Amino acid sequence: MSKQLILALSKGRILDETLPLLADAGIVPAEDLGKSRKLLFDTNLDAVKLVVIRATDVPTYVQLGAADLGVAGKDVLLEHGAEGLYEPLDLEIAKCKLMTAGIDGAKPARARRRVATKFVNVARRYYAEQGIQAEVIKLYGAMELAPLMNLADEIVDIVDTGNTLRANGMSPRELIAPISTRLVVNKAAMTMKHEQLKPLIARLAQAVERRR
Ligand code: PRT
Ligand code: MG
Repeated sequence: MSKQLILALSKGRILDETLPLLADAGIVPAEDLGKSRKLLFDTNLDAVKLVVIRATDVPTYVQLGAADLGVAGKDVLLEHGAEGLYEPLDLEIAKCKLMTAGIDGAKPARARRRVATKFVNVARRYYAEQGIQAEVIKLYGAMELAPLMNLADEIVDIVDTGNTLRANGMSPRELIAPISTRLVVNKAAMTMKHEQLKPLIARLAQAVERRR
């Protein structure tokens, strides 16, 4: 009997781009994910089940082995840390950039720069590497508001077109990291379930390749 594989998917915008890629790799949910309130789904493959969860929860599920593998943004992975995870494949979807940003022509920041972000670990690491003194403030959304309200001198956030920043009189400053969505695999599962995982990862890699 073959072992079960649980694949954790990030809901939201990553999911929309993940499903066509999975289909190209021969994995199709047994029902329409968007039309269901369920969180655990069968697929066309007996051995593969899907869970659809908050993007920020995917690394936790995979690291602790509740899921064998997962799909998550590199931003989320950088913030969470890579312990217990392999990252065998760049799925090359939901591409964007992690950047610092601030108000156009703003006066110089406080001596200890105030930075608002939901990526507090990434931000602390980045400013430390730059040798910049920073006080990092955790926010859960609408980072663009923080400089406008004088809560922060700068933000660390995801930028794609830059339209959100522009609409708020802000512009991107420094690139922290280019971001795309990655496949992550639990380290123990990579050994214990190698026979099941290897062909699945290979099919996903081929699906990515065909899109280039
Ligand atoms: O809603 P929840 O808190 O559960 O999660 P989430 O809002 O982080 O999820 P979601 O569905 O927005 O997906 C986030 C993931 O998609 C990120 O982890 C990235 O890996 C990836 N991604 C790709 C993006 C973007 N592009 C993106 N443009 N995530 C967010 N944005 C947002 C950004 O935060 C900003 O508000 O879009 C705005 C910027 O876009 P532009 O085009 O105006 O620059
Ligand atoms: Mg969102």
